[in-house]
Amino acid sequence: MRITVLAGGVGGARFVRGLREECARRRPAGPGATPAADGTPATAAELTVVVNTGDDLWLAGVRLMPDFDSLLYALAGVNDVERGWGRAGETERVAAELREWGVGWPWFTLGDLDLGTHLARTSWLRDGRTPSEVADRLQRRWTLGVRLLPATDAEVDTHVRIDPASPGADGRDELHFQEWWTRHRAAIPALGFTQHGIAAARPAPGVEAAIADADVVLLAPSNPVVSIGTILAVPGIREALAATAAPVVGVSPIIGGRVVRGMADACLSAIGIETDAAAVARHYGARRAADVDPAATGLLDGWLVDETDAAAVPALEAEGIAAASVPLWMRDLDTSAALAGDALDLAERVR
Ligand code: GDP
Ligand code: FO1
Ligand code: CA
Repeated sequence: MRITVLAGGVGGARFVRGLREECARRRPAGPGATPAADGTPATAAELTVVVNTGDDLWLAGVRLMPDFDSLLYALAGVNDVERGWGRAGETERVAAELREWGVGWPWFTLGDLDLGTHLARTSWLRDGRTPSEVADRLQRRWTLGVRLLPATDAEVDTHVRIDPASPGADGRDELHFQEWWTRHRAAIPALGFTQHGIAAARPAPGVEAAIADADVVLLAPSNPVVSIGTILAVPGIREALAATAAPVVGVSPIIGGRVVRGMADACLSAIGIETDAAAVARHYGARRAADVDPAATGLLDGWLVDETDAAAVPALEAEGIAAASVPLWMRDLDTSAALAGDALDLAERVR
């Protein structure tokens, strides 16, 4: 069974770890298969993750791919669980030196171990390798039991459009996503999100095939705007989702009208979407509507909402999105695995 997931960083990593665990329980690999680096038994399922690259940036001379690294570290079991990003047991000696030199952003910490990753990545990029070739080399260090594919090899970092008169804008009408998110905690009202040059971007090698050849496609409970939305903005990916024979099932990142972690509500309101599980489903749209209306560009066959949002299920079903209400909180590996199992079950129902 081939399962392809579209995902951002922290929400994506929690979900994919759960999926890998659930697949190991439902479809264990044969004897002799290598367990993942963190001890998770191997699965016979083929798991591929298409990773958001919009958060990527150049800083202090190195290339960062935060969502990719969040997935890489979490699946290898070397992530900082408390913070949600970076390495466990991290030190910050180099970051302190960079601050003294006035290099980089003083409010953005490059940990020592994490910098090792950025230096390796940048070195390979400077040797002429593509981001997806570099991603391949980075993930070969550990047995992940999952293949991570950057959505695109094009450098199309997300920028946030703002009013130059806003406090903190310093007269600028645009900030790199990381400055807006990390320095300003998404507090400067966003007017919209832009990836310069994305119209010319292509899906990275393997991405379209991973969607076309999948038995199931899942949208992780990731930020619908700057994680999933940016993946979908790469020309060709939305088309691949529309064309795949696999059921496409999404998991709501919104529970009871609230983002459970982070500031995704600031992203949703910027593009005029309510912070609400059903509103996000309608934003993605029903895929079956395309049978009736060829101009429909919806993506979803199925959508999982939390038990507290069960009232939204009948209306979504009536609009052509098979829906179910299940516990959506990913508190630990077991709850994440149960959620992934519910997504696979809904995919079976709509197949
Ligand atoms: P980021 O790239 O690190 O921001 O992470 P993602 O884009 O992958 O995911 C961020 C989203 O995950 C947030 O908008 C949260 O709403 C969502 N999220 C985080 N924890 C949970 C959880 O336990 N359950 C659900 N359903 N969503 C979650
Ligand atoms: N987030 C922070 O809030 N502060 C930081 O100093 C910070 C550093 C950092 C370094 C590498 C990396 O891969 C991620 C890092 N993040 C940091 C997280 C990141 O900025 C965002 O949370 C994500 O890009 C949003 O998904
Ligand atoms: Ca992200």
